[in-house]
Amino acid sequence: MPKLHFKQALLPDGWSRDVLVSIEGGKIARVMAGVAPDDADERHSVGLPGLPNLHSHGFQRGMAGLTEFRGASSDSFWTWRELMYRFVDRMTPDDVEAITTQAYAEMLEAGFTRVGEFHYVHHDRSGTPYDDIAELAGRIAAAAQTSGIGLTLLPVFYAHGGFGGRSADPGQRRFLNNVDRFARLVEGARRAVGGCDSANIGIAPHSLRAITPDQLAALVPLGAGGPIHIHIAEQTKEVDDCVAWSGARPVEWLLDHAPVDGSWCLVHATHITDQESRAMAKTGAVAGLCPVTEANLGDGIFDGPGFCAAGGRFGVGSDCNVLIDAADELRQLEYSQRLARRARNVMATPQTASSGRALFDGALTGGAQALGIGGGIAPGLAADIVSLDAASLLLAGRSGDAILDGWIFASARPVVDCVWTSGRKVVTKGRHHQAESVAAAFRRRLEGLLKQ
Ligand code: NGQ
Ligand code: ZN
Repeated sequence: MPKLHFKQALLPDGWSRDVLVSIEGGKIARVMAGVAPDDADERHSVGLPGLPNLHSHGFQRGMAGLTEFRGASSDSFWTWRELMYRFVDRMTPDDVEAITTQAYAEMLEAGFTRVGEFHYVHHDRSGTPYDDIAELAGRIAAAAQTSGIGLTLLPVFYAHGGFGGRSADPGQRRFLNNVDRFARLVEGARRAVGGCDSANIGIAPHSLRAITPDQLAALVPLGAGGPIHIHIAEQTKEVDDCVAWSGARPVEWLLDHAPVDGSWCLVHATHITDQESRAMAKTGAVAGLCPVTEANLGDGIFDGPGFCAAGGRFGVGSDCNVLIDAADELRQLEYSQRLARRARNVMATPQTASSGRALFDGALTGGAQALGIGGGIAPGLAADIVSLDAASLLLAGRSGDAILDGWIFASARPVVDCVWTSGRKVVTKGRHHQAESVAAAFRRRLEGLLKQ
């Protein structure tokens, strides 16, 4: 495997010039700075660590742009969810695989090298488990394998349609399990990712709306030390319903009733008080922010600077995949803060003045933690690396953090050039190596689905 040489690269302790990266068995074996390239080295201009995408529902890429019209009543997260359930009703395993593969190829082209798949459609269209209970987990694993993206598969436990054990709606029938069957599903998912490079498994109670306290207590041990993700406090209705049920707000309730620590990722956590924010930061759990989705669904704005000032960690996810781009997520995160506070460079810190760098570092560290891996260009870690296009005008005359600021805030056109995951090159000149066949399968599946 040729060594990769970067004129400048972002290493764990900052930007370095003339960086040579050697890769063995999919991992970074050595990183040397200040070395001139030799003829055998593959030469690139700018090297960055690949970003983790900590929260995705791959299949939702298939309905991107199909819910941007006004319904009979006023539209909300909840009316969007109805449309999403209707899409779920129709999908076959082949649909799930083709759509998810396309989503993953786009993630790679956008600079994400690993995905946390919050996987909750488990059963067939009637709600009956497939002969292999982990059939659809296998389709997700196949999508990761075909695309080459690193996978943290998070099988989701879902049992109820609202707080206090309310029964599930018909539209949720493909998601449902009891704890015993879920334990079998997790085992099946573990087998399903066996063939993927560097895949791991966590678990995900869907939300406090979808589980009971007893079920939550029974689930935690099934995670066996891997990541635990949960949707929480995304919508104000969820907060109101939680208070009506328990007297406590969702994050408050969770911190009081579950052993939340650094292996947890609290997805969204949009509606939290300052007190909840400080308490959550103290646990070491990651806030799984999905800024583009949160804007699309009208969720609200997370208090980024308050949480970070309390020592909180965050990462980003593309969630509903209406638009897949690492730079877009980071820009939207910063811009929502600017709009809410009428201020600039809000996520930057006294230590890290560049907004782009503060956002990138935060999402790298928090995202890696949430997916149970290490992140960065350093020996021993998976060789998940992104190079930027030397010909991009955004790189003209720039170095260091200004490159990140340019990529995140000032580029309409993709700046990603090549992408390696576990040492395998999967994107060249911004194009996924299987882009055509993956897109053709996606197109065929969508044409079938939307005709129904
Ligand atoms: C999901 N998505 O599971 O896909 C959810 C909607 C729900 C987001 N929360 C369903 N963004 O939360 O009940
Ligand atoms: Zn989600």
